[in-house]
Amino acid sequence: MKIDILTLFPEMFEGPFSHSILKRAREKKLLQINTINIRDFSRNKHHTVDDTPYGGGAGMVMGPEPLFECFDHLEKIYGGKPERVIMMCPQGEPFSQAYARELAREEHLVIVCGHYEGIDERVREALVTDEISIGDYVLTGGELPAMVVVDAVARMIPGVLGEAASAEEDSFYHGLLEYPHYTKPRSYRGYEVPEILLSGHHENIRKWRRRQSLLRTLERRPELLQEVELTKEDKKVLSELLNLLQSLDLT
Ligand code: 4GN
Repeated sequence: MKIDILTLFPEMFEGPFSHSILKRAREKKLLQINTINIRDFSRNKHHTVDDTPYGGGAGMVMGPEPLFECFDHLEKIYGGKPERVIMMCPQGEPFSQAYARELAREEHLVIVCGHYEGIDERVREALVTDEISIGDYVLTGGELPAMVVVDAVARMIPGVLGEAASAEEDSFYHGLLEYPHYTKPRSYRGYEVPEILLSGHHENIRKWRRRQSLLRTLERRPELLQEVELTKEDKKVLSELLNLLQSLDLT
């Protein structure tokens, strides 16, 4: 996958994509990340990219010209319009694991990172296909959200995670929260690893983990259970819990 990131601060991207799994993905050429400095496409004397808003008000707005010219440049390189152009903004579609999985199937993504009070609406109108928000809060720029999206998408690309660490075991992949993990030592400062994980009984371990996932989801994010496809076994776990609760005198 190739990702072009349009930003006023390309240096911000040097760190996060140069370590660990994303570093290896780039080395293996599974992921190619290219930053483009929007300022390089400003044609005015001082290379400015923003101006005061029409209609008045505080702050500055990123003008359309450098961004449209950036896209002319991309069109020339690729010999056509990019299929997927993402803009990071608080009013966008909420980002999710499902969204990341969908984007991971694309060959090419363009991500536009805004700054200041906003970007001229005509950029959105003419150039953007997907507006994405990583959560209900406002940041000073679209760079950090873009990094979040790139990371989540990259790890869904086949081959990026090692065979051992598969994305299919994650929280959210199957719509449930993750079960708890343990490693050595088996006893530490009085905290013990659950006995069942030491038993070597794979079927019991699988059942225990699934149960933990279900109970955690029920406790912390009950709304997720509405969306997930529950197995017969899951329903049994939950109905037994319900029976237990109903047998208690809760008045
Ligand atoms: C995205 C962008 C938050 C998000 C952003 C988000 C930059 N803040 N929740 N800030 O995904 C006005 C122009 C604010 C760019 C934008």
